[in-house]
Amino acid sequence: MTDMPIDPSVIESDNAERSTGFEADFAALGEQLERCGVAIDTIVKAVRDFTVAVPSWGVGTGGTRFARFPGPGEPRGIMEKLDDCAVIHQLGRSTPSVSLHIPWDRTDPAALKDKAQSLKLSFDAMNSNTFQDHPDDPKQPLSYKFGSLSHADEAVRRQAVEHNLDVIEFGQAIGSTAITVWIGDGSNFPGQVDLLRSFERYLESAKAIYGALPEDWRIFTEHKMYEPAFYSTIVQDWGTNLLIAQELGPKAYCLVDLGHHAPNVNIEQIVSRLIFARKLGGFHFNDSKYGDDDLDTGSIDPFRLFLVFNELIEAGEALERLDPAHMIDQSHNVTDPIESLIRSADEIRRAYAQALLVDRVALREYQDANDPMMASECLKQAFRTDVTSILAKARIMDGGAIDPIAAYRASGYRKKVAIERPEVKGGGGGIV
Ligand SMILES: [Mn+2]
Repeated sequence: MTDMPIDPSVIESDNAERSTGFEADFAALGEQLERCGVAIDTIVKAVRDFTVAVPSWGVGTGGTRFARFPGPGEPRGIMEKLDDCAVIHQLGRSTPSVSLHIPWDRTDPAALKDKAQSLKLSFDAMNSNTFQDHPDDPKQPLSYKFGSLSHADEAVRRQAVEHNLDVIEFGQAIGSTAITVWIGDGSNFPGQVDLLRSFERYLESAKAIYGALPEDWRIFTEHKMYEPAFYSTIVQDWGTNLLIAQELGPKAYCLVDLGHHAPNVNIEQIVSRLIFARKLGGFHFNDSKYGDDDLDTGSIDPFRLFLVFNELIEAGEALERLDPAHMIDQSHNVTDPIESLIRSADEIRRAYAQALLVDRVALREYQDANDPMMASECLKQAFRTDVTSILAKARIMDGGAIDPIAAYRASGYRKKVAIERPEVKGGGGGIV
């Protein structure tokens, strides 16, 4: 007996309809890759092994500063969020773990663990939250309006540190081994805070959290250029973030959120530098046109995503030692969040598969021969390869759907939960 939310017969019949076309595409791609000396099965195997965590906050509809437009059947709490995460994994087979956000997802950890087990899910990095106030939490009576870990008032800093320690304790109870700390601290006006002293205060607080990390845990810090502070942000770029990770010690790593950069910043180069410094902790995947738009991964600039993965593959063994965490961090404002997360996980695997196809021996030769045209073409050739049937093959082999969004729509899941879950007003949008 299974608690899986989608009836397997729905996946089977949808796959049956598509199997002839899929088999033809896969065979053709196999022949195409063979001519380049690539065995398609090795790429399929690598793709099957590549997983990414979904954010619990991503299965609810997000919002902007203007409004939030909730969709039907929104999950009303963490247990229903896990049901939705299980749908995404059952169909896509690439998202076996969930990243939780405390206090939004706080509940009895034993019940949470049981629920996850019944859905064949596990828990990825924990996320603390000191970027908003928690009036219902007796342990957090003080306001974070003017910051948390870098706040001028020592009592607020202590409260924020304690919250992070609580999150670690909660995470230990459900089998997590990492905490991601992103804070909104900063200033809106020149002169509002002392740039040096506030950073020193931040470091002191971060060291207190680091000191309480369990033996097998890692701490990820995430930089962000602006918002909610619009003049200065305490961890504003990867340079500051690297400083922090180096100050804290060997269990501290830098997280790269793809949306947290100025437009046109060379993110893949930042990734390369962090690999060099042995401080790349992982990613928050999303896409961005202007700022921290939190759009679906690969929906705006799939080439940039590919170039990030190209750096990861290029790093080889150095990357294996770092074992970076892969997490999605998005806000779904106008789509069904389940569909957006299915598509995003697929786009991440697509970029990974394409990066695996780069002829690295040839690329190095072109680079060393100062042949920019052929070096560029070498990357573009891999990027232009349509690996859709490889992604489908990986899903089929693990019991997923050839076309997971089509199977999801055929399942009627959203209609069903819309009846079971009456609309609730309000609720956290959750853009981190
Ligand atoms: Mn993020």
